[in-house]
Parts: sequence; C-alpha cells; structure tokens
Amino acid sequence: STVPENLASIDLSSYDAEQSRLMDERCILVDENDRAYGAADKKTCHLMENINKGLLHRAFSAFVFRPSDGKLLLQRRATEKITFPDMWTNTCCSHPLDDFPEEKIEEEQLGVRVAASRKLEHELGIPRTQTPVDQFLYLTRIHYLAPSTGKWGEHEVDYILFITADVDVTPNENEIRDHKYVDKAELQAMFEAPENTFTPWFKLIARDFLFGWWDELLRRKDENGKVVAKSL
Ligand code: DMA
Ligand code: MN
Repeated sequence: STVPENLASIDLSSYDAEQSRLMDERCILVDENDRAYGAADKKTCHLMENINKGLLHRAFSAFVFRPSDGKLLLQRRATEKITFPDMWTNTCCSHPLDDFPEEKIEEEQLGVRVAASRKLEHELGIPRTQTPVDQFLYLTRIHYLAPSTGKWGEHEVDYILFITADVDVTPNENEIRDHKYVDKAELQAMFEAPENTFTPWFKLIARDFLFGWWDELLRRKDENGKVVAKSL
C-alpha cells in the first residue's frame, strides 16, 4: 500500500489546545491484513474524508479487570476529546505510535502492549509498573469503521487486550470525566439506560465478544481466589 494523495486537513483552533496538540501524534498506517506501510498524524487518520479513501491505522482497546471480584474498569471520555466525547467506553483505547520504535514491534503484539501501558498511565494515571507489558492477554484484532460527530471518525485494526491488575487511578481530566468498576449485570443495566452513550467500538466488542470472554476470565482463578487473565 501507499499513502493516498491529496489527504484532507482541518483547522483545530476551535478545539481544546491539549487535545489539538495530541493530534500531531503519528499513527501507524496498515493495510487490511494489518501490514504496516507508513505513518500519518492522528488528525489525518481520523478525518472521514481520508478514511473514505481507505486510510486505516493500528489501535488497541485495553480492558482492565479487578482481580478480587473480576469487575471491569470503565471510563467516560472527557468533553475535551475531539472524537467521541462524553461517551462511556472500555478502560483505555489509543494507538501504538510511529514516534516510538518499541511501539512498532509486532512480535507477540509487543508494540500495542507497550502503548497500552503508556496510555493507561496517561489517561487514568495508572503507574506503568501496575500494568506490566507481559501481563496483557491478547484476544483478537478487529477491523472496524465508525463515524463520529462532525468530520471525524475511526477506521482501525484494533487489538483487544485484557489485563487483571490492582490499579491506582488518578484521572487525567483532559482525557476522562468519570470512571467506574462494573460487573456484567451492572454493565448490562448501563447499556439499557437511555441517558448513557457508548463508543461504537465498545458496543461492537460488547455485542460480539466481551461477555463470553468475561465468563471465561471469571473461571480463571489463582490459589487465592483472584481472577487472573494471564498466568506467569
Ligand atoms: C482510539 O481511541 C482507539 C480506539 C480503539 C478507538 P482514543 O480516541 O481514545 O485514542 P486517543 O485518546 O489516543 O486519541
Ligand atoms: Mn484511531
């Protein structure tokens, strides 16, 4: 693949300054088989006009579960977010970046694991030592496209990662406006409450995979009765 010509751009001056700055991060461009062939900034990658030309990038969706009771940590995206603001979603999503060589390593999905640990710290203030890279369980990757509001959207190959970890959360309020732990019934009740909105990828993952994998996770317990995604 090659980068499409005449990609669209947009003026970000009406958006939050910090979120605008983060639009300069460089995402990894991939083809439909997740073969990396280049890089483009986050702004370019998330404009529907470019997505409609086939632009596709690599991403991850991380799900943090509490070992003591197997509850899932959710976040609600900040109002400042340029894409999908104010929506409830899984613990943390983002992109492995072309800016960091270690986030481009494909063996054992190392690059996305490193990116997940980095962004759990950036968005939720979780110390990286609490989410060791080798503790993420890689489940699958999904290719999906979803428009957001305005000119924005997502088109990604998204790696789904689970981790069970006791974490200390110190929210970055420019990234998240709320967070909470839920069990399966509590999440189901949230989905059914009309006042809640959810990101499209979280709804998709919940519909197709999450509850089955969560059941499997709850069956995996160590000798102390704690839920473990990945044993050492
Ligand atoms: C992008 O998430 C990744 C997925 C899987 C949708 P995001 O918008 O939360 O990433 P970032 O905050 O880094 O822009
Ligand atoms: Mn993206």
